[in-house]
Amino acid sequence: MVPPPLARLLLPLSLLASACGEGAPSPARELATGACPSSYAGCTSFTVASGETISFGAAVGFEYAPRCLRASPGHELRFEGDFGFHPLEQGCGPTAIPATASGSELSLTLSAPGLYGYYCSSHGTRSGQGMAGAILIAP
Ligand SMILES: [Cu+2]
Repeated sequence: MVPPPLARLLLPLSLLASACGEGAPSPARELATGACPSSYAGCTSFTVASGETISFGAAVGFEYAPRCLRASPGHELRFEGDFGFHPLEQGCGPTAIPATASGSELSLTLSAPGLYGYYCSSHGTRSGQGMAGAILIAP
């Protein structure tokens, strides 16, 4: 069988590429630097912070607890778990959560109101599937 001319294959591909718009960022890149979708990590309602500690791994399993946390601006929040096994990455929202891949404790203070999405890079995805969570900072 004779393969079709290369040009016949490339033409539809180039049409597809140009149909995506001029310089539109890939979805993953957009999410990493942009606002979180309102239901990131499946969060449509939020637990109001009482302790402000987000636990993960160990007894909690492959998830964050609470997964959907709401706190006031300026409150100190704490992640507690094995970052070596569950590396933390921010998925979306105002840049504030440092990538953490070692240790067992991370304290951070989120001052800017907004929705912050994060995930475990081993068991979750940047778009908020699997092991992921969200923090809503609101007065
Ligand atoms: Cu994990």
